[in-house]
Amino acid sequence: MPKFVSLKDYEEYSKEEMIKRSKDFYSFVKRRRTVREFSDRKILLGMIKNCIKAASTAPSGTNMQPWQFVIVSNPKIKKEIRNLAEKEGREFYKKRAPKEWLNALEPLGTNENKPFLETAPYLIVIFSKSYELKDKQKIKTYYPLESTGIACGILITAIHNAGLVSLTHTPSPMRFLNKILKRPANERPFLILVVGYPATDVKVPQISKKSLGETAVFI
Ligand code: IYR
Repeated sequence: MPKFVSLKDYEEYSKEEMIKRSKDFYSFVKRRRTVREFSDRKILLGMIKNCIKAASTAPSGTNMQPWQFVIVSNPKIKKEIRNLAEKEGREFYKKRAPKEWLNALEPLGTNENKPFLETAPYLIVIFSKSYELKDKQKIKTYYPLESTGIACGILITAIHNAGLVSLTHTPSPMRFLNKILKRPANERPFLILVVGYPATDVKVPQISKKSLGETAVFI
């Protein structure tokens, strides 16, 4: 039997306030930039925990919350991740990547070297589960990738809100992360989120976002 309670946390704002809030939020999120060079400055673990808690409020298929966050700060594990990601990276950039993909990456200036995987104080590795394992029973989850993607969007925004920067990193293939991080087979690596302070005088590519006219139609 489902149990329902009142939506007591909903707050209605005045029209003026709504307009201001929507504008302010846009100005705030548009300042977020992905960086690829990190400082090794320490950050408080409590701050990371708060961001993970924020991400964990994401909506998910049948509220199954099919994600697992693994927070890595151990230098030895970061080094292992870097070594294997760079190995995959060399394969990707030197052999596997089609010319078209390399051309699309060109403006971002990425390559197979991933020093940030060791420099940044935290790597948050996010796994997505297509099923839960409870007492060796498989319980199917719904829309695991979509749900995990939404949680990651909130995580990235929470990190930006805390005053830190992040980098979404997806070495391909990523299965090696299960072994290094000792995660079970029902967890599929989804993303590595590199988190920290930006390196001093970090440069970011001069790129822009599509306009509203390009991304949205109003009918
Ligand atoms: N995963 C590789 C290549 C790469 C792919 C995409 I899509 C990017 O937006 C950036 C990089 C790498 O991390 O280098």
